[in-house]
Amino acid sequence: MIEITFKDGNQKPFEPGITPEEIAGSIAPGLKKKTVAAFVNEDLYDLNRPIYEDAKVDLITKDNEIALEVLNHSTAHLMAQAVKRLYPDAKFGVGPAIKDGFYYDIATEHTIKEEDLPKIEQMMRRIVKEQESMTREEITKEEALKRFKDDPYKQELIGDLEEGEIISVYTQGEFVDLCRGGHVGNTRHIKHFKLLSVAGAYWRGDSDREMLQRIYGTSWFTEEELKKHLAVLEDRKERDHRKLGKELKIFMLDKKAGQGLPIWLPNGYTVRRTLEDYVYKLERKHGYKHLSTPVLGTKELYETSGHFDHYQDDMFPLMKDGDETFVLRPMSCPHHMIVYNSELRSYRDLPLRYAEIVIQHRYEASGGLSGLERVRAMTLTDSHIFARKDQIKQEVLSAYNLINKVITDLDLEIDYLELALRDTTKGKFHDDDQLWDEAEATLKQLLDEEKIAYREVKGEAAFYGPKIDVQVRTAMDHVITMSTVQLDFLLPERFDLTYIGDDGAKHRPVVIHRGLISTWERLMSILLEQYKGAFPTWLAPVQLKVIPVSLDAHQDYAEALHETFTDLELRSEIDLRNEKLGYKIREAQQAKIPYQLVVGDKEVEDGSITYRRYGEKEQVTVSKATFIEMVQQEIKNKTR
Ligand code: TSB
Ligand code: ZN
Repeated sequence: MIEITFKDGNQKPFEPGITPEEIAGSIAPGLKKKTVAAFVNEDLYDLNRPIYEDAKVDLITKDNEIALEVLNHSTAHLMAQAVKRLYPDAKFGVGPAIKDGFYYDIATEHTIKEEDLPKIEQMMRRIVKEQESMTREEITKEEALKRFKDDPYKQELIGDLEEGEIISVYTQGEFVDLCRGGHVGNTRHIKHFKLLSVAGAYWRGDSDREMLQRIYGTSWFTEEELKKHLAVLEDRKERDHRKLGKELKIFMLDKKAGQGLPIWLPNGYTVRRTLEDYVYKLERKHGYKHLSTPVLGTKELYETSGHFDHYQDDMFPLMKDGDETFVLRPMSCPHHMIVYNSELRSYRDLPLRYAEIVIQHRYEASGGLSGLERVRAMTLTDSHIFARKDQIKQEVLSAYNLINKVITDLDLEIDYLELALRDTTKGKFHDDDQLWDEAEATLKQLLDEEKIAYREVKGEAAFYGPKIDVQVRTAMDHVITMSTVQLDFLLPERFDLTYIGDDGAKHRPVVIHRGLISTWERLMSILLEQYKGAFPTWLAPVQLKVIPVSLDAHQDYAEALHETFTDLELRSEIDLRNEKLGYKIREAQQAKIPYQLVVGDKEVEDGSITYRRYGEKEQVTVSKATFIEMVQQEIKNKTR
């Protein structure tokens, strides 16, 4: 007999060769139903993997996060088996579980299309009915190489394993796969799944190697959970800013214009200008001074700042002409340092807050580019605050408060704050330990004193100093950095920044880099997804659409209304096309315009307005003055 010890310390003897499934069943039939796999002495065991020695066993039930991973991983195998039956030439790369799903990379002559997915699903269902046991076997590397001699991908994976390492393979029916394990033991446990999409994926993520076909899928323990997840995916698809950006004519990307170099279309530009006015006014009110500096600088400027040494990977190649070499700037800080140094500064001048809507370029890896979320040409709501050391806390906090105000005004939500620190084992940071220690301790202390919660992350600092990054979760479930406050003791040294103190002596200021609300590009991607394309009235590219019922009878009044709105700087459009009323209304609806005003006999007669709010069913009739007051209030208060 062997002794099994449970998490609560209880012990029970079993016959050697007992499986987690049998152990669960011996405790209670209900538990057997709920158990998916087990940790045996910390190793993930399949539901049907025999245990031969005394062990600590921790059963993994369906409510455990790992259970879903095990299920999805098992479903990947099931899918591979089905694919192999349908396309016998298929060879397999990797097939892991991912968040809420799985994928498998496949090489076959057959081009797998979306239309093929139901067929593969059907074959998977058949294998589920066959109740194939997923049986583990441990073999040597030599044996593994022999077994997978026809599969170059598995050969390569096996080749990478250490000599002497135990290699496990899993057999289900006629299908054998190389795998570390953690399975549900039998295909009959896999019931509620769906294949979602196919995409190309380079073997081992290397663009120099061949392209495999990757099928994505998702698998759940109940039909209800599956349905719920599919609804989430559907909603995400509709919110995808790349789709909405195209439909609403916000921006475009064009290969010929250059990847990652977005073009703002009139609608998008209007939103951007509105945001720009808003930020400009807000910053003025909070003591920022605006300036404008060029996108090119000399190489010497970026050598002085340290970008040349620490940030070159993210920079476009240098531009050389004769003796001169230029940098297409990835950041504006060096220019702002030059501005600071252009005058003698006294302690009374500080803090000095320079703000700029900065055009900058970063040579992001092409694989990482994604719509407007990650681009190569971007416009940052930037600021560099020059302060005395005794002003750091005050300045960081007021920057943080302003960030919070903007995030609230835009109806966004902070997911968490990240305190990004240096990783001493990595070379991309400047190497003055003393400056790092002081800057990191200052930020940490400040957050702790203010009881602001944060997560510390090593290795994510800027090369010049630690940062507080404001992380938001997008509707697509990406966590990305929106705003940032960064404490920099390095650039003041590099540029020899000074101010005259009240003691008459020279002192070094610090620099606080602040990104208020990210770049217009990233912000737009987030807003589109958050609002599902329906901008609040203050931001909407077109706020009002005036639609006369008949051109003969109602055009004059419609035009008068449109003119009144335009004079009040409301973004109004009038639809005088010779189209059916229903068609015009539908189009305004699709453009997600906040207010549709249909002008007919009644409106002309009593000079009233009948409007319908986007997303609402009923029409409302009010006086002109009431309507205007309502819309203006809404814009002023940034409500919807
Ligand atoms: C805040 N020098 C500082 C500045 O003074 C700076 O550039 N910081 S940064 O590198 O962190 O970038 C600022 C912000 O730009 C980031 O927080 C992020 O929101 C946004 N950003 C960075 N890279 C991209 C990109 N490739 N596409 C879109 N937005 C980006
Ligand atoms: Zn900066």
